[in-house]
Amino acid sequence: MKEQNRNIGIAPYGGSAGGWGALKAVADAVRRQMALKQDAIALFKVNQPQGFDCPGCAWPDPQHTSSFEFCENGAKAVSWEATSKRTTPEFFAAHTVTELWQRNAFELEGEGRLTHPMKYDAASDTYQPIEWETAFAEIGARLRSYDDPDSVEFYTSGRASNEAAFLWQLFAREYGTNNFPDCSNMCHEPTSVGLPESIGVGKGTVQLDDFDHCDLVLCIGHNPGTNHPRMLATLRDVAKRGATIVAINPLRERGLERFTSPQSPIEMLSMSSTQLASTYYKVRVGGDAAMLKGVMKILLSMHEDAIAAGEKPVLDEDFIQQHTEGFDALKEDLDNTDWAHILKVSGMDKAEIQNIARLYAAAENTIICYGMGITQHQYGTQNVQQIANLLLMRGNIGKRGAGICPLRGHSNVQGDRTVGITEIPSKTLLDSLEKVFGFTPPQHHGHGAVAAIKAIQEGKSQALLCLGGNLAEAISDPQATFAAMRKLDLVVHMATKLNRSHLLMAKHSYLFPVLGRTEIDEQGSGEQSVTVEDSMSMVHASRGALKPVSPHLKSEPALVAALAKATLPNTRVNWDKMVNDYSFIRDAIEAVFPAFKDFNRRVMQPGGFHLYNAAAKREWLTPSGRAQFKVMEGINEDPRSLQCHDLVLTTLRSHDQYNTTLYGLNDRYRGVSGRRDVLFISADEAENRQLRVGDTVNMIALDPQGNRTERRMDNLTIVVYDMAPGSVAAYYPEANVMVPLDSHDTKSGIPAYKSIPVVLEPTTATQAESSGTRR
Ligand SMILES: Nc1nc2c(c(=O)[nH]1)N[C@H]1C(S)=C(S)[C@@H](COP(=O)(O)OP(=O)(O)OC[C@H]3O[C@@H](n4cnc5c(=O)[nH]c(N)nc54)[C@H](O)[C@@H]3O)O[C@H]1N2
Ligand SMILES: Nc1nc2c(c(=O)[nH]1)N[C@H]1C(S)=C(S)[C@@H](COP(=O)(O)OP(=O)(O)OC[C@H]3O[C@@H](n4cnc5c(=O)[nH]c(N)nc54)[C@H](O)[C@@H]3O)O[C@H]1N2
Ligand SMILES: [Mo]
Repeated sequence: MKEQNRNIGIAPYGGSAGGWGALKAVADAVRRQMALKQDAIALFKVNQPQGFDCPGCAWPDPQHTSSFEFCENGAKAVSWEATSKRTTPEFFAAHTVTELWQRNAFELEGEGRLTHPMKYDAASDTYQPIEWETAFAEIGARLRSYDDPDSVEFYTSGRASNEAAFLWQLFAREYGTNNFPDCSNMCHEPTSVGLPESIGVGKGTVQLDDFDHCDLVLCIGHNPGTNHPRMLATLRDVAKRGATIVAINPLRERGLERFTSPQSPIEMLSMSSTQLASTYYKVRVGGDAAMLKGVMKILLSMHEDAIAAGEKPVLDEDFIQQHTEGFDALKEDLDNTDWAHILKVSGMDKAEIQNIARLYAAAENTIICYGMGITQHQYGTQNVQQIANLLLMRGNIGKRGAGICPLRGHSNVQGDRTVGITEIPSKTLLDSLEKVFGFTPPQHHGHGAVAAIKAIQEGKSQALLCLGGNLAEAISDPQATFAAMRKLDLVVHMATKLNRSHLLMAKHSYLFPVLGRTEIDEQGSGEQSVTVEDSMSMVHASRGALKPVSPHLKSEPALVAALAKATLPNTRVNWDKMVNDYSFIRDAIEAVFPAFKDFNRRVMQPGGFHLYNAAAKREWLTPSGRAQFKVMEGINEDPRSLQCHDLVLTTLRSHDQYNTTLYGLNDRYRGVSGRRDVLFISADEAENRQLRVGDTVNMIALDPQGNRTERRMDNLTIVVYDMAPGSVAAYYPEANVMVPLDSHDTKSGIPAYKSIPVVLEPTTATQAESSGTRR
């Protein structure tokens, strides 16, 4: 760790998260992207009662925001959208698609906001401007020409507002399909699938003020300093109150350790910080189920000892008795799980696991937060359910200061699901749509993200319509996906900026520019607000403040409605009325989903309103009416195997990116600057392989049996990092080439982006020579 070499952009970072470094990064982002001083003022409207919702993440805002609530990465997200740079028709005329393909993600989006509707012209290999009405008529005719509505895929990325997403699912279902691949399929699908089985609701049960009453927060597999920076203020309050925070993560992440609040003049001026996690455990990549089972095993034995000694029981027996089912089966599974196996797979000491169990047993109220480190595995759903088991053992769901807290990704990914973006719709949803709108929606299930890509590969799907996002680059196995997408008949992208998915040309390809959240959305009845739902089920309004970057932009609801009208001549939906005034969209949402009762009134209250969460009230919407302890067979991807791979790769986000959007090439808190072609590895693992900081290696993916595959990344530069044994890490999306499409959770279908068995080998002399110029 002491080795460092600034010339190669690798040097350990000594500061806290936040602080002056964060303020400087905000200033840099604003300076690089925003020309007008006025635009920078937009930042001050982020997350204000009359302002727009920050597109950065889904962490909730304190109810009565007095000072402005923004963070470094929120500021980057806003300035990236409110940039003064433009990708105009002249730009497209000057660059062929083949030429643009050679550019990297940073360069593509770096050109700025899309300004005009475009259509691909194969003869000149360029995108050419097209009139909106012509484009709609062409697309409508094409969609009507297909025999099977299930050969069309309707993709949604999680920035879409409730209003846009509701119209999107309405269009697709009236057209005749439930094909809704969405970013959630790559993100929190294990939560959406696993938690309903466990507690009857596929969402988190905590609200922000539960953090004021908890004694313990376990942070498993998420990196708030980068991905949910406003959460650091909440964790700081928790720590200052004297409650305990424990982090469980293969990498030591600065954002979980120390935070200097830019909102605290004392911390800023004295250059001090607040310690967040008091205890940090480095679990092996993919070792969480083993760790969780270990903790539960110890709890059981502590409980038995306490009972034998006539002391206070460790488990909440009354709760288990009254509210749950399946405890005996869980106990049997834990009894049969062997310690040697647990320690090997988790990579932790027994003393560490014991300590987690003791802290948990001592805490009256516990919240468990988790992110992609838990979900993106072949057993992601079961990982989530083991977390629910642990909470249920001590009655930590449905009481103040306790509960489960999945950290959602995109700012409205949870809301999109709530308003009907799902390939597995319930009968209630379909019946309700039929009753309100008078058409019969398709009853059979549709495609999620992996199934959609497979259908495209197999030629079963011929059209892909994307409401935002960058599906081709976000999904596993880009090589195969790219080739498949080029065989499509029709693609339609609705986007703010150019990305690689837009350069995969189908026979007929359209690229449409949309309004972002920061912009004023003017419709017939005046300026419109949209609504979003955060990670804690708070629904609130968002209203843009800036002049749109071009007069040709359409809002997402208007665009979706126009496509629907052009496609469905006999539509039963009054699209014009809803687009003219979005409050009619909200009325329709309320008519379909009773939880949105009195939607238009309640959403205008400062801070919005909370959607009812049955599990948080100990009302269990499971078939038996009880919460379920769910048994996971084994503790790693192959339940029969006692083996685990020597080295497992996880893929993660740098501090300078938003998913496939790269703001820059730095990863400040992990000490990497100016490059992304790196591999993080622990000092021990490096030493075993005689590797030093700055050396280059090739990484080859293994199949589940441990055989080498064709998948590889060459010339990665070694970063020796404080992290778990048996684990390496590289950046997403570059590392997606290592993940086969078939490697996914069988229950939820989420790609196993965070558990890829690999081997390393030294780069050849020729490769090493060329590495100096590579990024
Ligand atoms: N600035 C910024 N904000 C974002 C995003 C962004 O890209 N940039 N993306 C948004 C989206 S869509 C999402 S889903 C969230 C993502 O937020 P996170 O869930 O924080 O995302 P990741 O960076 O993928 O990985 C999280 C952490 O998991 C750890 N990890 C990796 N493998 C394992 C494992 O096997 N076990 C455990 N316990 N931990 C593991 C990694 O070390 C890392 O610290 O953030 C959202 N917010
Ligand atoms: N290896 C690996 N792969 C992963 C992950 C991982 O951790 N590791 N994480 C997964 C996760 S959690 C997610 S959520 C997915 C992300 O998958 P996506 O949501 O599909 O990807 P993004 O990169 O967020 O999409 C970026 C694009 O969205 C468009 N955009 C931005 N704002 C707007 C807007 O307001 N409206 C519209 N219409 N378009 C807009 C821009 O054109 C931009 O280029 O990736 C997944 N892939
Ligand atoms: Mo996500």
